[in-house]
Amino acid sequence: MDDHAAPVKKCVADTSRLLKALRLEAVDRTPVWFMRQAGRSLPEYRAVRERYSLLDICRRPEVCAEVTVQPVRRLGVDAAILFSDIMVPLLASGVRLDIVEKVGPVIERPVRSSEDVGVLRPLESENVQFVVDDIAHTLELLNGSVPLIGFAGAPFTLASYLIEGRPSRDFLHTKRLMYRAPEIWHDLMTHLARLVSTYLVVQARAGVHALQVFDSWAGALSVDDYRRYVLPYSRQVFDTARKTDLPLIHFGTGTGSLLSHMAEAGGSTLGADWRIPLDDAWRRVGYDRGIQGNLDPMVLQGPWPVVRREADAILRRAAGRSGHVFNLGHGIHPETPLDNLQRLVEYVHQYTSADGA
Ligand code: 1CP
Repeated sequence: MDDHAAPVKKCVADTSRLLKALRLEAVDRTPVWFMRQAGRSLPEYRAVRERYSLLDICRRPEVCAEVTVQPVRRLGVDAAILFSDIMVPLLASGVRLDIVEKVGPVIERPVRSSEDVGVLRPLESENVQFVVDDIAHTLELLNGSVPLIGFAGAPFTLASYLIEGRPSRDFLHTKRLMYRAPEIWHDLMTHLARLVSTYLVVQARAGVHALQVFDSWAGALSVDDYRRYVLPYSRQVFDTARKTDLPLIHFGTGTGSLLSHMAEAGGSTLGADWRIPLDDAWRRVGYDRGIQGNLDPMVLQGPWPVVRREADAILRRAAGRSGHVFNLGHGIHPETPLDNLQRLVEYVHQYTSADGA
């Protein structure tokens, strides 16, 4: 046993830009990372995917660690996010599903009735031992260079996949169940809140440095529906996750009007997408929280001067306040020019450095 390894790693990460910003401490430069930074925009990722499926990668710690670290090497970002998917803990709890190329998660038997909810099983930590191994390998490969972010889907976003059975635009079946059968909805969301909480704690114990909860599709809800049907369950997740003492990022898209309510559910930093100006978003969540975001990923399709102009606007709105983590408003599109990503990381660092270096 190497008794010295753990505290040393923790010490390096503790002084990192990302963790300082997530604790609302002053930083030498604004930290940058990108949602979906490990993925199809990187040729080295595409090479790995020719040999392994997404779920194969998750079950092979060496491969998972390699793919997780690729964007850190290539782009110079200030954080790694564990390569995984929000469906992984569902799969590990026995839900039969596949992640289909160019579609996304597809559930074999969508959850629509109380019987369907009744057969869902809790997540046992031993069934996500491979995630613990993924984290251990990744921490070793990162060797203290940048912190590692673990993540989970929020109960609502997971429920939407389970109920719809596949990606959806209108959430017809999800909202139908929510309105027509509130008791089944409650049972499903209670189950998912426990599953997500367990999964986050497993990742925290395995050594990740921060946790992000993706409520990617919460923006499909009105404020009243969010508060009634979602907030109590997300709050349960954050109440449990807070006990890990790790910084907690709470993210969604299209959530301008929901941000203060998401902040009430939990999260020490709130993610904002590009539809709301960053300063407006920060005002809504309160300056006692951090803010992460919020460049439109599609801006990266433009020429560099346009990317720079939009990055400038965000940095001006952040106004040098402690607690900003630069990110996109949602995941990187697979066809994003790498050059723009690399220049953007450099630019944010340069723009925000005290000495302009
Ligand atoms: O192999 C591939 O390239 C398939 C595409 C892909 C990838 C790279 C999927 C299918 N998942 C992933 C990995 C993944 N998923 C990561 C990797 C780490 C990183 O960010 O670098 C993360 C964080 C996720 C999380 C995830 N999966 C979310 C939340 C984030 C978000 O984008 O809002 C969601 C909603 C999913 C579901 C999912 N998995 C895959 C796809 C294409 C989708 C979205 C489907 C939809 O539009 O509903």
